[in-house]
Amino acid sequence: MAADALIVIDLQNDFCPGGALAVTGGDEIIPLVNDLIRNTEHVILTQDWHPAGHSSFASSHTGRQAFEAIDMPYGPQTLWPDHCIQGSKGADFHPGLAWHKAELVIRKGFRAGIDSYSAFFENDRVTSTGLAGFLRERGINSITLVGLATDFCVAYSALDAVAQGFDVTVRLDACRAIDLGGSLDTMIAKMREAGVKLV
Ligand code: VGL
Ligand code: ZN
Repeated sequence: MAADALIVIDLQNDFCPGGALAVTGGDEIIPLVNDLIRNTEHVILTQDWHPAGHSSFASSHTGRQAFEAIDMPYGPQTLWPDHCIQGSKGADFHPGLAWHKAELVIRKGFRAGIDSYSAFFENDRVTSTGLAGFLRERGINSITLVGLATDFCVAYSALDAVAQGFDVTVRLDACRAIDLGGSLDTMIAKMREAGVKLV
């Protein structure tokens, strides 16, 4: 029997106002996300989960600033302020998020040398998080994505999900963007072109 799942991306303190990598209006989506959680049978969360000194942090690269891009062995990587450090308050889910119902929490970005925007594959685009296998084994063929940030973790997750054969909807009203150098428009166009339903 085909089933649907709601996947809530990175609704953590560090991505909300006051956090280390705050997304404008990040906390505004919480009431809507909570409604969607209440009205969806299967709920999965992702949690950005970096060790201290992670290679995606600008502070790990001498002379580099946050929001610059560098070349990593696996390709280009944007550098970020230190954020979502394993076990820190910033890595916790926002206290307003009704997360208790979640059946699975996918942690990502826990390998020191590689970042992971997508809930499905790390930024080398080949290291799997195991999420596609979990969904398939559970008979889930259709997913709705919400959370932070629209143009990074939500978009990368949506594009991978489509490539993995899932039916994918992004609820843009339940997402907020970082929008770095036009990244929101770029990623919206990519999602639309790939067949992600944007509503
Ligand atoms: C994210 C940048 C770095 C996200 C995570 O959740 O979109 N962005 N780590
Ligand atoms: Zn991160």
